[in-house]
Amino acid sequence: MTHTLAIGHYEPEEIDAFQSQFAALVLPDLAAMAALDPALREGVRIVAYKGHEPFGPLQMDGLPGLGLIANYGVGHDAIDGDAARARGITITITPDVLNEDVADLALCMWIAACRGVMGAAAYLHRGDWVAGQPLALGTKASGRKVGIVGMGRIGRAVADRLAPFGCEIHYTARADKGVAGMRWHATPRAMAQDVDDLIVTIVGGEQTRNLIGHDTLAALGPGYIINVARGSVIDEDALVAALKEGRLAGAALDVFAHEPQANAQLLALPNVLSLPHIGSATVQTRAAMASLQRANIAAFLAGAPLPSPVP
Ligand code: 8YV
Repeated sequence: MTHTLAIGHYEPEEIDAFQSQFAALVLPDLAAMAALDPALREGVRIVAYKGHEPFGPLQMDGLPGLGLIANYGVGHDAIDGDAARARGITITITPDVLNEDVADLALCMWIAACRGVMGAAAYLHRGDWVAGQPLALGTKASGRKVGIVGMGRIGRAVADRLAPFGCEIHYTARADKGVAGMRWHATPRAMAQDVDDLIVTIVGGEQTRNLIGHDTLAALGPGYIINVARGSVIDEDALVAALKEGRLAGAALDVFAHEPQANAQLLALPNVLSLPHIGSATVQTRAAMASLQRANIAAFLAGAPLPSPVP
């Protein structure tokens, strides 16, 4: 009997592992559950979820025997935690294994934004170099004052990478963590006026929706904003306005509010580097995430302590 559904776009080797380890049924998305036989749905105890579509009461009620949602990813904002708790469903995530990749990408995007890497590549490809056209100078990245929005595990990995660049590092968190060499601010708005750039690493969800809006962007002035967290954290309309009006120098975004749709206005702006949510997208890290997701499922089935439940 099928007790595990693997929902999402998995790699072939991940599908093999789900099938051989748990005899799982693989579905491309949550909507595909509607076509399942009701008797099969009733037998499902575990969902291995990989996706960003909302997984809420409606989907949970369709699986009355569900006990575990093993999420592929550290961010679990797509899964309704209150609805899961009310139904006795446990949620596990894949933290830590992706910290380095996400922080590496944040630094890559920050330097690319400061130095105008995308624009310079386009200049060369257009033939402007050979034609002797002028190319605007970039901004020196080393030594800038950078504010990290959210000093969790990924924020810390970003800070560790910024330090060797001689940056003055600021951060926001609920409370001052007393981190040596870094200055704490209670809000992004307060931090923005003291830094050149912002790097957003904070968790998504209702509590951080539009956390960065007109006020923070106005306080930041002509710097860069980098987002490797969730698109929902930044008010995209406010961001478009600040960029169009030249109040902000540029943005580098790995995440958007309505993925997989990227905001068309942001995509059209020359000073925005847009990526399709690739923070954890390396062979090594995705393998580690998949392995941790399966370790959570195996522990659940064995009645053993779960390696990484939602704290
Ligand atoms: C996604 C992520 O999980 O871990 C997270 O929170 O956003 C990513 O690693 C990945 O894109 C799979 O959906």
